[in-house]
Parts: sequence; structure tokens; C-alpha cells
Amino acid sequence: MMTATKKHKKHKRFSVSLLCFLCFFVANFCYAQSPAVTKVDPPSWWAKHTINPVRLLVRGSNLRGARVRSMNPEMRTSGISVNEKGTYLFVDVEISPSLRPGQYPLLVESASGSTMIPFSLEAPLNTQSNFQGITTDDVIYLIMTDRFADNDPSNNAPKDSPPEANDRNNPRSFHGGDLRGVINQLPYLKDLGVTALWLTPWYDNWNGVNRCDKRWCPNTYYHGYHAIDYYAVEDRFGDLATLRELVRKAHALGLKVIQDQVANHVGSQHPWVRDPPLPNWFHGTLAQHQLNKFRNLVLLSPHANQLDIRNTLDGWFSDDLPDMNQDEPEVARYEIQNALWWVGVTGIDGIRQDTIQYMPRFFIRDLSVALHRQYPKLWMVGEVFERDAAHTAYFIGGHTGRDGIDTKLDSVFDFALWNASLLVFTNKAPMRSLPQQLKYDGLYPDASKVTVLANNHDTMRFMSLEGATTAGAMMHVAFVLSVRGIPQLYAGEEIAMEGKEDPDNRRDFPGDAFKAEGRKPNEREMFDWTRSWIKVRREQAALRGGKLIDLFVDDDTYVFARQLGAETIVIAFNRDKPRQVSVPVGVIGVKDGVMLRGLIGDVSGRVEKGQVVLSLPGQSAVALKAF
Ligand SMILES: [Ca+2]
Ligand SMILES: [Ca+2]
Ligand SMILES: [Ca+2]
Repeated sequence: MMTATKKHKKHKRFSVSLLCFLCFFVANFCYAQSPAVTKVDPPSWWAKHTINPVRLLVRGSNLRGARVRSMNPEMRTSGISVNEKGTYLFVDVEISPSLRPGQYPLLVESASGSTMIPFSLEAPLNTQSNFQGITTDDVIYLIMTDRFADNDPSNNAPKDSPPEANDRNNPRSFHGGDLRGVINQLPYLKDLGVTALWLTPWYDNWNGVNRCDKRWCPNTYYHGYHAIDYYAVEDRFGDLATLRELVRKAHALGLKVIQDQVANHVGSQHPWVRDPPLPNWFHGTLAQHQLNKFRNLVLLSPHANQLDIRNTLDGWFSDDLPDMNQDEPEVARYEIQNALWWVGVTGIDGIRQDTIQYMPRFFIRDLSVALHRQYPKLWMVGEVFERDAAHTAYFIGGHTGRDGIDTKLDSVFDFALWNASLLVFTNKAPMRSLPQQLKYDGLYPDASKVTVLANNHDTMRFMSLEGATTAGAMMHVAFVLSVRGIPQLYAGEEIAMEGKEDPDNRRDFPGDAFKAEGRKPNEREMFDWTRSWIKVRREQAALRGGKLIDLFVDDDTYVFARQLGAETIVIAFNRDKPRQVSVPVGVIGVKDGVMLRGLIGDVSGRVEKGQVVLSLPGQSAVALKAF
């Protein structure tokens, strides 16, 4: 008994120490080898979504051999794949339509341990006030968030940012503008009359500063085009809650919101660059990649060689902009879900897609189709920065290209017409260049769908162009607001701001000008003029959606009608001294005896023998209506 007890004790002691040793070993082993999760994209989704299952990309460590399962039987997982290093895991999550919004964490298990993937289902936003799309009834206003209004100083110097990154005297540093600033200026924008705000990218960008011995250093990514996280809001601009507040408050005032999305590339500080989820996630690596030579003609020309085409589609926009490989289905799927996620969580109405021509056309189509399938009215405009209507028309949806693809893209910017207008209103080209350019509308399936920019953050401001005058700037903006298409203004043009090439064209918006009493005389003149043209556009359906018919043109004067049903608006531009012009309105059905009265400009005339004689003021634009 005694022996037995001793033996037992000895055995027990041995077992305990062995167990301790094993525990210690296993614990260490487990600690070193258990799966760990640091990020999940997307972090949330919706039941009854057109994308189901949704595919998650999970970042972490020791994910090799891991299984993923839901704790809820109405959420099913499948299609797991893990990268070679075990740092990324893809998994399909199928969501039962009956699941309610809430937390639905997923369990990741491997032979050596387990952990959770946080994941939730969101309540869908109201489709009556969100996802409304953009039409010719809208006037878009581009805001570069960092340069518009700083109304939250607490986010101006994040802990990981060196002082040089936050130097307001450096045009390439962060200047402090934020989402709160945009929210607080919504009444200003409402007063101006614009109806849709396009904000430069709000993805989180690197807070640091690039140093070099070139003239463009030190520089930062204040503009937002170098995402380090496709699922996070720039911490200097605010957070997701503030962004949602912005969209909600804008919608309450009748203002829509457009997100600037950048599917073509991410920033070189993105964690993917050091450790890509797949070897072909990008085109090349930081150490080995081709630079885009921007031979954009090869995208349209049937004579291009494959080497040039691949360079234009796969080349990096710059050495610090790794090019995403949408030919890899996991990348395409990730990006399509990402676009839908932002729309779904914020309620935005439209997307401006950056550098869209450098992505494969099938991807533009698949993205457009997925967006419209979930949000039928949602709108996407692509940046195809070409002063050539044949090229931009190739990318708009509604017709099939020679590759057999209809991109289904809602809109493209009309850089060709913008260019013509700048030349005409700075007296470098005759007025007839405007109808000369507009003849290429025949290349578009529906030219009323193009977005007519007055300028943007990549172009010189009008007032800094050679030959610019305030009168020229006023005619230019009147043209943008009266020609066919969807007009787009750039913050600051309405107060005649100056600015040469990037980054000079991104000066801080002068805070005083947000209030009428703070505007200098030239700012007030331009603001009031812009507002009056927006107002006429808002009040006259023919100006928004009417057919454009040329009536008169010579070197210095251009007169056209916008006609919708029985309504006729006549718009005239005269960059010469005051002159009389006989305009043939009988041809568009305006009867003799009808009066044309100025909506903008003190001009009127009675139609006789099919003609109306208008005394046009010099260096100005007028809008008349047939009564
Ligand atoms: Ca700020
Ligand atoms: Ca940041
Ligand atoms: Ca590309």
C-alpha cells in the first residue's frame, strides 16, 4: 500500500512534470504557431446583397492549413485559400437572407490553435435618400478635402507624422482640411447652388513625408491617391462616423456625394507591397516593375503592339504607385466588393474612378455591372484624361468597342470640350472651335451623359492661364453650365482663385470667402455670376436636359438653343465688343411675334420673319427664354 502510494506519488510527480513540460512546450509551440488575425476586408457586409457569398481577405499569421467556420449556422464558409507564407487567407462567406444585422465573428482553426475573425452585418441604408446617382439635373463641385476647410485641429498632427508633413507653408504637405470642414460649409455649397460634392479620395494614406533632393520634396499624400488601406478613412480627415454624418447631412440639404475611388493603384506604403496576398496581386514589385509610359493611344489604336498595351495597362503610374492586377480574379473581386462596401456603408450617390483607362476594360464593365446590380441609380464617371473625344467616347458605356466590350460606364469627363473652352475664352482659338468640338458628340451613344469639367485639381486654374481675364472666366463657367452634359466645377473657381500647375492649383480655400461679407470684389463678382447661372439651370429644365441646337457662330460669337418640348432657351456668348446678331430661331419652331427675354443679361428681342435681332453685350454671356 505504502509502496503503491509511493509509486503512485512518484508516478504522479513524473506525470505532473511531464505535463508541465508538455504544457510549456505546447503553449510555446501554440503561441508561435496559432493563427492570428490582424485585418479583415471587408469588415462587414449585408444580408440579401447581390454579392453573396462575399469573399473575405483576412490578413494575419500562421494561417496555413486553417479552416474557417461561422458560429452561426445561417452563415456558411467555403472556398478557403491561403497564400504561401500563411499571411493571407481568402474565404467565401454565404449569408442567409434571414440574418439580422449584428456581430457574426468567424472562427479560424488550425491544428495548433484558433482565433476569431471579427465580422458583422450592417443594416442597409434607406434607398430613397441614398444611392441616387447623378444626372443632368446636377451640378458637381470638386473639393480637395485637405485644402478646403480645417474645422478640426485635433487631427492635424497625427502621432506618426513628422512636423514637415504638416507644414501649411509647403504646398505638398498636409494643410489640415477635413470632413468636419466640409460638413460646416454645406450651407455655403447649398447657397452656391451646386447639388453634388466630389471629394478627393478619403482612403487612409500614409501620414509620413517623402524626403529627396528634388524640387518636389518634401512631399506627402495629402491628395489621397496613395491608399494604404482601402477600408479606412484618412485619420487626418476624420473617421467613418464623420464621413457618414457628412453624407447624411449633405443628403438632408439635397446635396449628393461622390467618392473618388482609385482601383488602379495603391500607395507604396500599403502593407501589401511588402507582403502581397498573392504573388500576382500587383503588376511587378517595388523592386521590379515597369513604369507607365502613358502611350494612351495604344488603348484605342487597332495598330498597337501587345508590349505597348501591357505597359499602359500594367505599368506603374509612378514608382510609388503599385499597379493592381485586375486580371487576377481575386484582385478584381476584392476591388468590386470594396467599391460596393463604400457605397453601402456611406450612402453615396456616385463614384469618380481615377485613371480608369489604365485598367482592363472588362474590369470597368464588371465593376459598373456590379454597382448597378445592387444600386440601379448609382453613377460612375471615369477619368480618361484625353483631349480627344474619340478616345473618351471609347470608354463610356452604351456601345460596344472593337474589343466587343461595353464598359457600361455611366460617364466620362469631357476633357476635349474643356480644352476648347479654355482656348476660346482666353482668346487663343476662334469661337467656332466650340461647335467644331461639339460635332464629335456624334461619337457618343448619348452625349448628354458626359461630365463637363470647368477645371479640376490636375489642371491650371482659369485665372492663371495666359490671356485669362475675369470676363473670360465668366464666359467659360457660363458655357460649362449651359452646354449639354453634367457640369462639374472645382472649388475656388467660383471666387476666381488663381493657381498654376499642381500643387499651385491646390491652394487653401480662403476661409473668408465662405461668407458673402468676406468676399473681395472680384470674388463676389465671380461668385454671384456662377450662382446666377446655376440658378437659371436649376429653374429651366431645357437648360438641363434640352437638345442643343447651333444657331449662329463666327470667330467671336456663338449662339445655341437648348430646347425641351415647347421650352426654348437661347444662350449667346460674345467675346467681342458689343454687337448685334440676327439669330434664326424660326428654324427651331419659335414663331414670329414671340418675345425672347433675358434670364441673365439685359437683352431681349421679338421674332420677326423667323429671326430675332439680339444686342449682345461685349465680353459676356446671356441666357434668354422664348415667351
Ligand atoms: Ca483638421
Ligand atoms: Ca493617414
Ligand atoms: Ca493598371
